[in-house]
Amino acid sequence: MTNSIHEIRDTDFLFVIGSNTSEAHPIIAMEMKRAVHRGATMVVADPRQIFMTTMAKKHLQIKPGSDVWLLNSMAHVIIEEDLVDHDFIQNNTENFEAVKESVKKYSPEAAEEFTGISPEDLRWTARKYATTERAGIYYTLGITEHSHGTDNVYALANLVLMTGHLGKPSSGMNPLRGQNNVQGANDAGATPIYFPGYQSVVDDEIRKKYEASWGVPLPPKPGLNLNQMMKTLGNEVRGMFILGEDIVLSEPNVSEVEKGLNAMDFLVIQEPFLNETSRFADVIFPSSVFAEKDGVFANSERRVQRVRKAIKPPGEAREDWRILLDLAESLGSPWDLKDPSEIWAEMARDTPKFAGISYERLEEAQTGGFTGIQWPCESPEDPGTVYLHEGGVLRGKGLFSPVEYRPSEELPDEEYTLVLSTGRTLYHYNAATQTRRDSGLDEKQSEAFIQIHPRDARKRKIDHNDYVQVSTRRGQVTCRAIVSGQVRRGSIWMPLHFSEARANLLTNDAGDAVTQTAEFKVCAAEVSRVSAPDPGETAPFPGSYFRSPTQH
Ligand SMILES: Nc1nc2c(c(=O)[nH]1)N[C@H]1C(S)=C(S)[C@@H](COP(=O)(O)OP(=O)(O)OC[C@H]3O[C@@H](n4cnc5c(=O)[nH]c(N)nc54)[C@H](O)[C@@H]3O)O[C@H]1N2
Ligand SMILES: Nc1nc2c(c(=O)[nH]1)N[C@H]1C(S)=C(S)[C@@H](COP(=O)(O)OP(=O)(O)OC[C@H]3O[C@@H](n4cnc5c(=O)[nH]c(N)nc54)[C@H](O)[C@@H]3O)O[C@H]1N2
Ligand SMILES: [Mo]
Repeated sequence: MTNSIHEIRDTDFLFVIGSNTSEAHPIIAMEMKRAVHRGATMVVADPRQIFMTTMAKKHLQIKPGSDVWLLNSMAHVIIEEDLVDHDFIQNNTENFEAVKESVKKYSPEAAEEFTGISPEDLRWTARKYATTERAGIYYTLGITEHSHGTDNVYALANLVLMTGHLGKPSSGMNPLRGQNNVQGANDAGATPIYFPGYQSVVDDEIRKKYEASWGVPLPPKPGLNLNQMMKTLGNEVRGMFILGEDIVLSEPNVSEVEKGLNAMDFLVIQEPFLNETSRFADVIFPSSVFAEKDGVFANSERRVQRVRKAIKPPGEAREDWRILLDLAESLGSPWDLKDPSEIWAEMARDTPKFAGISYERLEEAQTGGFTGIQWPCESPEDPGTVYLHEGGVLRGKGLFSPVEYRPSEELPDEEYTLVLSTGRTLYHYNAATQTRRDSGLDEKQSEAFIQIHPRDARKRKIDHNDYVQVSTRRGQVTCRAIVSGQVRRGSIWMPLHFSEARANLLTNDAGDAVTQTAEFKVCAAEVSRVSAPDPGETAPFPGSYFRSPTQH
């Protein structure tokens, strides 16, 4: 996030797009509710009715995959009506003319056919966003999990830059991060393109710095990203070490992933639980969960916070860092690190953005009135950064990037007439390795389901709670049908959490042109009513999960 969570309450216009905030980010949703109760205006752009749409002044019930049309058209209106911030554009940005030219054809009237949003609602939203001083954008996977996810993000950034909603409180461009400490994992360099602190692996100077610091030669090229790895499992990628991911639940077009796993030479898993992927593992290192270890987490607003060990890991389970240190030692590299504070100090030493953050400071320090320090924090005297780009865009000049609408990779046709979108619910967490072990949560939501519009259901003689088969070109699953006006006509929606009806047997593994993030939010599907399944068939772990013994 460019801005901070506590600033949301003082925002006057909130544009929430592709984020089921109350289910996926309840704390942030609480701040949004606070703002609305204070009198702020919220617009939610989402193909589904969700709790946030009940609080919104307007719900733009967008057709899945058409966000570039909506956002370019908002830019069109803002430019046409001269609501841009001329000074900000002049002083802080470059390439505005290219965007100005490219959005000319994206009129609200033309947008309606693609987005399903009326020109009046679109114009109203654009005007309100541009003319409200404290206006913030909040987005999540409805924006990014598309083959054109990067285009969506550029289109949003163009709106932020042309209205100058950057570098001040309660505004900005705010992607809400997903997993606990996924921000911290990225910060620490768990990506194929960056060393810690977003320092490029292809920059010779930076690479030399790390070669000297780590005492090993480093490859001058980026590594494979997740989607590339999944597509080369068993071929170029012959061995893998997975820490804390359940890929046979969470990766798209997962029957191909399973084939790849079966063809691999060696798989190691480091996990606090036996998850579905552990069925393919040659070795499992039992690790621990958050409450069983010391360390730091970084949250969505770049806040680094101390986490303290509350209980001991059970049995033979150990902290992740201890396992990794032992592994390094057995590979002939004894690292002289005694506890997590030394690990942090080593990382911060080479990382300007975190250089001022230490465990000692984290005991006391606060940024923005809350415990922990928000990076960038470059020296021990630096109080940290509540919002980014104050007094000038960090890059130097904010770069406008024109984008053109590209349809999703797989659209409905005569055989598969519906659009399938997938996501999460309040009660379960991603692969549900943890939440389905909890009886209270399981009681709240124990079964896989799809949401289908009443008219689409009626056409297929499907009643509420019937069992249905959902199929795509890649696979099929059986689950309950929830007949509900929450989804658009022509769209169905299902959660990814359930191992007995894995959404990812259905999803498309087409990746974003830049990041390769998979198109989890749009593929073509069909639904038909089936009789209640034989309990044997819905056993949680179908046979295909097992690695064939001959391949060991
Ligand atoms: N309870 C719970 N909380 C979680 C998680 C969990 O599993 N359970 N997971 C965490 C993780 S890892 C993440 S990344 C976040 C994700 O948080 P979110 O991104 O909020 O979660 P999603 O359910 O993927 O859905 C995003 C929203 O995008 C909408 N959407 C789908 N397609 C489109 C589209 O084409 N355009 C637009 N504008 N909207 C669209 C969906 O209808 C949905 O409401 O949640 C985190 N929080
Ligand atoms: N169809 C569809 N698929 C999706 C998505 C979608 O919207 N739709 N969303 C995608 C997104 S955004 C995400 S983030 C992924 C999530 O997918 P995954 O990362 O695969 O799922 P998680 O449940 O978050 O976590 C995986 C594992 O981490 C383990 N774990 C928990 N704590 C620790 C720890 O401290 N140490 C170690 N070593 N392990 C730990 C858990 O036991 C669990 O087995 O799913 C993606 N897949
Ligand atoms: Mo995520």
